[in-house]
Amino acid sequence: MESVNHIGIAVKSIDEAIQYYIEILGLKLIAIEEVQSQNVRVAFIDAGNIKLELLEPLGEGAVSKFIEKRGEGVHHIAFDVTDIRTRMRELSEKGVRLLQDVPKPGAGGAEVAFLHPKSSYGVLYELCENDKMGE
Ligand code: CMX
Repeated sequence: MESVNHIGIAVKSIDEAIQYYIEILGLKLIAIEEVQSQNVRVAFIDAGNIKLELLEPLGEGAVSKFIEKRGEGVHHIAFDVTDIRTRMRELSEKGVRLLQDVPKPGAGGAEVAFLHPKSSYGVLYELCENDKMGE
């Protein structure tokens, strides 16, 4: 893993939660985008050395289930990687449980893949290649 690209935070409503991040914490909105492959709307926020990604469910899916079971809050941590397919193969060979065989399109034109929290000590990790968000 090279560096942390962003921290994903599940929220019920981006329109509501964004006020807190912008007006109260004084952070800057980078962009809002829909990620069809994940059935979510996301808002990327510039937090200096890292981005925060607010995730709002657009319907049934991983984020709506997460909020139902655990409430709003930290959902995943995303690492920058190069050559995501090779990284996925290496992790899989080391016994890490991946949530898909091939990368999916993510926000900012990135390719993404997820590691199951059950093989990552309770944390959902994302691998993220070629993220152009905010550039
Ligand atoms: N972080 C940590 N643990 C999590 C988790 C998360 N985000 N989501 C689920 N879990 C845990 C649950 O608490 C549960 O644990 P217990 O069995 O101990 O209760 C276990 O994982 C299974 O969870 P579940 O609620 O039954 O949900 P599923 O197994 O149906 O799905 C997961 C879990 C991780 C496979 C699914 O959320 C997934 O495929 N995630 C990857 C894709 C994703 O999250 N996309 C969102 C958008 C991302 C983006 O665009 O950036």
